[in-house]
Amino acid sequence: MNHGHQTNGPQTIGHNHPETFDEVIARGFPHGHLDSLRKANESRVRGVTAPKFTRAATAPVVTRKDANGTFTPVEQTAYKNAVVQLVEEGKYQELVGHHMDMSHNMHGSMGEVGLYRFLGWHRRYLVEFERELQRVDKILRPAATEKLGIPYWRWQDPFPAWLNGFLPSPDPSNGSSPPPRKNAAPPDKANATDIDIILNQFAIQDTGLAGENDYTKFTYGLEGWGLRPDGSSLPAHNHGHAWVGGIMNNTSVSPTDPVFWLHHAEVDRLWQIWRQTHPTPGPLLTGADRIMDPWSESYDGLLDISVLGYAYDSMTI
Ligand SMILES: [Cu+2]
Repeated sequence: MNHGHQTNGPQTIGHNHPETFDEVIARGFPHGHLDSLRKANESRVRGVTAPKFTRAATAPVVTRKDANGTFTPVEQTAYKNAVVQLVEEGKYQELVGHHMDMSHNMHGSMGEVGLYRFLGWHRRYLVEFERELQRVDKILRPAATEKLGIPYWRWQDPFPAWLNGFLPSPDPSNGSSPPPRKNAAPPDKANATDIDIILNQFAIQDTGLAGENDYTKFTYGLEGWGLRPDGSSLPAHNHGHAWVGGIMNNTSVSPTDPVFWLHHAEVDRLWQIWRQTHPTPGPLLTGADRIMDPWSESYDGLLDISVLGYAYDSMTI
């Protein structure tokens, strides 16, 4: 296995950063050790590798569909074949590498800035993957009339059975095959009541952060730091990672599991649903923290998803 990418690529934040989502959930939001996590973020290299979004007004917008519903068996096969192709090219592992580079500061487990960057960063990340998916799908299915989009996995629904046993990429950190998924509690994954709390009762979340706004409370719950009204942990994004288990439970290399993109498409869809009624405000980010490195776009350039080239076929919970 070639470990070359480790010499100049991913930076780790150090042993302070939890390795698994089980640990992330157990620790809770890191109010207590923000200073120790801040140092790695100072060395971030920003926005040098990607051009700005340019998209012809006439280019078709891809429709992201329900992995357990509207995403057809033909599309399920196309998705799997495209992922296998990306793995064979090494492109898939390269994409996982972006997530292994903790200097991008894109999770609340890294602190306050990470909390604010979580949604924008992962939206841009999914667009990068979706472009690659479409590039290889066009080669594999030249006659297809509709572009392939990332399906979304509604958390209240079962694990998409068509992905059972499908783990074609090696773990890029060590070259080994990923362990099997767990697909079971604990922790619970979000149910319909939890999702209603995330979207419609976000104001009950107490983030303990200075100057918090509605966006902060919402993303705090959606990422997985919130509480149910009875004071127990509110299952959301973090819990889905831990519920799937296997390599999805790893905070660094979780995109090795192809369900990662479906899980994050649901994060992105729920954000988009929330934005319909809460168009402002955004995250409390300033300066370079607003740039979703390693890409050049700022948070503000990622709000109109039609410009990013996709839409969801359902905008209801
Ligand atoms: Cu995630």
